[in-house]
Amino acid sequence: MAAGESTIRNIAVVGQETSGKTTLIEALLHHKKLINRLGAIAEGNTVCDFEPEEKEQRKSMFPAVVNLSHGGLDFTLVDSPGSLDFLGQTLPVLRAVECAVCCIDCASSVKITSRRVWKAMDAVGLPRVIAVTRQDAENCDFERVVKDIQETFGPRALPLYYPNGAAAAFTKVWSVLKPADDAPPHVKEARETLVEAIVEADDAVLERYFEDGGVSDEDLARVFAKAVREMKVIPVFVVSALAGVGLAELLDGLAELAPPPNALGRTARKGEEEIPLDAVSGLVGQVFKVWADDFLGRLSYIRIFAGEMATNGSFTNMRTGETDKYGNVLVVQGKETKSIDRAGAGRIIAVGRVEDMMAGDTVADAGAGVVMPVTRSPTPLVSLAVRPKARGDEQRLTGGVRELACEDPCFVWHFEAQTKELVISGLSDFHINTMLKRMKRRRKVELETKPPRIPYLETVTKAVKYVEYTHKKQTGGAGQFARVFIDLEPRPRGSGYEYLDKIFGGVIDLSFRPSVDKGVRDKMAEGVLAGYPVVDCAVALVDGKTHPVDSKDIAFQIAGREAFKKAFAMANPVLLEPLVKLEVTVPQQYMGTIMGDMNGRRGRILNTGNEGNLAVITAQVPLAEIQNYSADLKSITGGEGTFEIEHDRYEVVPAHLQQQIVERSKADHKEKEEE
Ligand SMILES: Nc1nc2c(ncn2[C@@H]2O[C@H](COP(=O)(O)OP(=O)(O)OP(=O)(O)O)[C@@H](O)[C@H]2O)c(=O)[nH]1
Ligand SMILES: [Mg+2]
Repeated sequence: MAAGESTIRNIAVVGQETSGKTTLIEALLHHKKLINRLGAIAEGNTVCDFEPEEKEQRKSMFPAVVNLSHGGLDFTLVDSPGSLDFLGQTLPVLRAVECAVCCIDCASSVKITSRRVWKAMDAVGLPRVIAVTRQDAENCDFERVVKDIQETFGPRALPLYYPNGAAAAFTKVWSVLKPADDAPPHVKEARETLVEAIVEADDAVLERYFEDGGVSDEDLARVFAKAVREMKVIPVFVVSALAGVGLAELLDGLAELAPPPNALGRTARKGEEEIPLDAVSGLVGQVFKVWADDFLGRLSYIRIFAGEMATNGSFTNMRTGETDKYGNVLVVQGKETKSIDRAGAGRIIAVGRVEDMMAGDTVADAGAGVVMPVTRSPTPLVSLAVRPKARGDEQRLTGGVRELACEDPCFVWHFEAQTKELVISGLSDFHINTMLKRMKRRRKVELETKPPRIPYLETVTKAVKYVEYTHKKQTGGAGQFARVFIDLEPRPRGSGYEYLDKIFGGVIDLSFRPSVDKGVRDKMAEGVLAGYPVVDCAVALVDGKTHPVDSKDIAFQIAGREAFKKAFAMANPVLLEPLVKLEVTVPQQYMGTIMGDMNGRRGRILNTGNEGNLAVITAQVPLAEIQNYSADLKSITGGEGTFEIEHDRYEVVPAHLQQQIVERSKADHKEKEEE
């Protein structure tokens, strides 16, 4: 380590689900004697999986932070969920660290979830190493896993260690760089390939290597760290957390290879400018996790990039513009926290009780105006309409939903004006249900959920002319009178509504003509066919009649409404449905099944392609047909598929389906009225 260089090493532990990330961290803490007993996932007593939902499901759902010292360095390890359901939690972690250990368990080899997080690490340029885990388990085959890793991630992934055996016979690792005399031939042979890949990262050393056929240990160590930092080599370690094998070598390797906090040349944005972080004088930090702790209130986990944070300080959240005070600066160890006086650039800490923070937020000195880049979260794909079981719990529900949305960038909510429902969306049924369970536990609110109504729209397809409606009320009190004639015609998709006043002379008083427009707009918002908003049409007021005493604003509003309703029914009304662009990524063998399945969903295939040995299928599909797609894809591919959707356009619903939707809506309406 160069003099004056930071001793901090921030390292994320990432990779596919059940690859043993949480257990590996547990084993590392145990190896360093920071815990007396090795916690187990099955017993729900690990340092990192401490939330009740994590214990119940036996999987990580939120990032967790631990600190340990090794080789004179201060490691901060961040455990991350492997499941794609919680990808929104893992992505912000990748921006808080300088290195990742990507875990791939030797029994299942490379799964799609590891590929997904790998892509995300590529996008942020995060140096990484691979740990092949669970080498003590049955069915492990290190050579095959390395082959799969190289096929998927390229030949720069090279073993730095080999196991001495599989399953119960795995008792130690063979070093490739410093092979023991009794190391088997394949280990000794692997050295040359690895050394050549390393020295390629430095021209001068490479030249010397080919001239003299050698490289000094010092040069090799220095260039190795450079090669890892520049991602020219991705060393592969092999471990067993349960048997405690390979742990010391992994820690030593990370101490040598993980880049220090300022090594990645990160920049912040100030206005239009990109500025290097070391050119910033004050505080710049970025939130990567927000968590509502039962006792401590809300905790925000922050990576400090520049400047420092001290007890009872304040910062500005660049997203909201709010300046917030925080109390203690906390060092985190799993569920535990400890106050420290101050923390400087490079550290990962937490602060309590700061409202309205989300992962990705930049915090900085007031007026600094700098913003750190963020990774776009995956689009929430699965939605549910929720309401409280008990009347009067509405506020608790919205409060709870808001809290969850702060904790998870992929849990979003909105009030759907078209359908008048509180709709929450997440990455999968499992994701949404877990988050709702969390709310139920914390807020004690019982919920009812149902699939949200599809936000259909209504419109017309034919022009109708001179449609008349007369509103007349002469019983009791002041009378009401208004007669209107309107033309109604369709407009191009997406062009909205237009009102034209075509009255010549004074058959309708100038002051009442806007009333007709208002009546029409009100009816359009309510919908005519099935209760969905009407769009894309033009209404012209062409004729009418006024009564000298009984004509008034309200009368013309009613006449406008009713005339519109009548004209709408005559103008071949249709429902429009939202279509989405769906991109599905699956192993090649599922391509045919996915395409056949798309046809059954009224989908149109737009494109097919390959990404390594994965197939990528793009299709246009009605939203109504993919409401359960997350679960369906899981069952088609056994969890080996991912998909993304984005809204594409609205199109006319086929006539036979329109009939069903209209009838369903009438039934819903009746049910609501009876309640
Ligand atoms: N045999 C064996 N089993 C292990 C080892 N490490 C973890 N496991 C088991 O693998 C399962 C998953 O371990 P976790 O540590 O929860 O894996 P994870 O990668 O954190 O999983 P997610 O949090 O869901 O992404 C648990 O049942 C562990 O007991 C190991 O070294 N050997
Ligand atoms: Mg875990």
